[in-house]
Amino acid sequence: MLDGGLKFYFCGSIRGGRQLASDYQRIIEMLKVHGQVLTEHLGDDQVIETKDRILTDVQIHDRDMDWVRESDLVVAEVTIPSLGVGYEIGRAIELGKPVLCLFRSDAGYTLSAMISGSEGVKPLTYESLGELPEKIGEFISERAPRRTS
Ligand code: 6IA
Repeated sequence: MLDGGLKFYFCGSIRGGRQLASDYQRIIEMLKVHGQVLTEHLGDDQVIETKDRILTDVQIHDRDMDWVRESDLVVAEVTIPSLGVGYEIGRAIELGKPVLCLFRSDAGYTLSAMISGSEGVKPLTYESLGELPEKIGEFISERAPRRTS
């Protein structure tokens, strides 16, 4: 299958807490093997601090929603509870986007039933980042839109 042109929207906590920012960076690198990550800045505190501080919250919301619409697949790291990530997942489901939710089992958090119980997402509980490249590949094979060209 051709997956080189895929566009991913990656979601991860910002104001919910940045404890897993380096993991977000690793997951973004895994996604980049398959295509473009529209939200590459999410792994990088410095970019968030400098670039996004000059945008208003309305500009951030509207830009991010444009990217959700543009994306082929949404991958959300949902371990740290984040209102923004939950909101993006809900909007992505309504837009019919395939959504993969990654939840780390050993970090001391409990996943919201509104995510684990949603038919619109594929939930994936993991113990280490090493498991993810294969699981992400499976999700892409199952759910990526097929391109004919
Ligand atoms: O509620 P949260 O802040 O944890 O929401 C995080 C999610 O919302 C992420 O998946 C982002 O896609 C989106 N989001 C929230 N805030 C921003 C942002 N700037 N820049 C880009 N995406 C965002 C906030 C910068 C501020 C801390 C200076």
